[in-house]
Amino acid sequence: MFDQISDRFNSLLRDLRGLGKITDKNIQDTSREIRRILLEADVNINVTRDFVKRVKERSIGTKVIKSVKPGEQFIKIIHDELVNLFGDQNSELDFSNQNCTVILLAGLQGSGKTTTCAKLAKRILNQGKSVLLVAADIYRPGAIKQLNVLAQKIDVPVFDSDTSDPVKICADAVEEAKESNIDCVILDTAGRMHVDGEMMLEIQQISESVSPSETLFIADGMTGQDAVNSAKAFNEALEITGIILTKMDGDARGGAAVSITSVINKPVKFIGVSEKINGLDIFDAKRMADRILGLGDVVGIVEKAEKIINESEAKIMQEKILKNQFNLEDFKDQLFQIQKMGNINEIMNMIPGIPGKMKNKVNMDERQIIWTEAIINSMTEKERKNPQIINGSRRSRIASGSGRSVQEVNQLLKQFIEMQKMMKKFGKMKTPELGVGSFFG
Ligand SMILES: Nc1nc2c(ncn2[C@@H]2O[C@H](COP(=O)(O)OP(=O)(O)OP(=O)(O)O)[C@@H](O)[C@H]2O)c(=O)[nH]1
Ligand SMILES: [Mg+2]
Repeated sequence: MFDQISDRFNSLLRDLRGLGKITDKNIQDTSREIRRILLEADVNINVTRDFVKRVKERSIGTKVIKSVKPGEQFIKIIHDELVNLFGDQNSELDFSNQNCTVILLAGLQGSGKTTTCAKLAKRILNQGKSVLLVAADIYRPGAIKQLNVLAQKIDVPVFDSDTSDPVKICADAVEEAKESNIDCVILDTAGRMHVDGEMMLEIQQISESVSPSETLFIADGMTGQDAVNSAKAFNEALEITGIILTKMDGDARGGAAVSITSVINKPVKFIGVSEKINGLDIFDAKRMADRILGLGDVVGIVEKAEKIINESEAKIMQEKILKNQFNLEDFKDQLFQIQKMGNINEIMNMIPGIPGKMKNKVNMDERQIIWTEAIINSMTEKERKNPQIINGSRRSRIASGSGRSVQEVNQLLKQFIEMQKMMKKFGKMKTPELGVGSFFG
């Protein structure tokens, strides 16, 4: 599912991760690449245009938060917009109707309505609710039989009717369900090759007579842009409450199907992932975006960092680095911020795409931060501000005060002085992208 789009986004993201800065040039380049990826995946042209526009606007407007790499922020914007594209709305079925929940399925011929009826019934059954299936497709020979066969497999009743009027069949079925206290009725309607007036009229009449809680548009994930047009037509005729994308297990590009959400502004509630009865997954926009972008939980990390790192503090820190005033006191503050984000190894592992070599380097003992803090705490304020004055006897005092060895104190000071040197260099280059990470890296 979405393999092509995912591969392409993955290589784009690899390039973005290395970005030192978000510039007009790389915003342009990235936008162009995103546009290409989406169009090649058959995403609707208007949907693509809006998507790219939003990414562009947000990137331009983004203030760079120093402790998060600019590339990661860029990725977060793309991720957010993908979630937006998939419709970040509640995908639960609406069972708030106390009486009897009616679910109406609509869609073109062969889109997967009948199969989805059975899949939904099974899911609802598993939630401890009773279900009645209704075959309102009186046109295609074998359609009623098909539903009966599926229903038998999951042991769910199918409404039995002697009329051949689909509107009456549905109305009678709902009536009977209410009388017998059945929790949920699922209506399987007839599909046509193309949107046609007669079919629309019939399904409108059904809808009016039963007032469904949910009217789900079933879209074949394998189809192209035509699915977008038929979705529009159905949405104009009916009060669509959600979308189910079927056959997402195929190797379809999937772009057209995901465009439907944006075009009719309704959420995807489920996706069909196999022909089998249990082949129906709840659709989670965020998870799908993660999957397409091949992200671990970068988004979570950026969100964490955004919460913790206060812009003004970051600015003060940046100025200190620029003026070469960054001392052990500031270093301790940064350590504290890292700790607030949680386990550092876990965080490193949450970041996909970090070369193993770097991961090993950063793979440090969580306790190391605590020990480092203990060492810094055992220094006097004067020592923290001017580590140069820390001579041999001061080192032994700090070591015994912190319960660490003199070697560790030496190591810390050596590394800190090296870091200061590096910061000095970077300060001169006016690119203060250094954080405490470089100390351990
Ligand atoms: N692989 C796969 N096949 C599916 C999925 N959903 C449905 N199908 C298949 O698609 C074909 C059509 O499904 P139906 O459920 O009969 O479609 P329909 O919308 O009821 O068709 P009509 O009643 O003719 O309008 C069947 O062969 C199903 O097995 C899915 O999620 N994955
Ligand atoms: Mg059918």
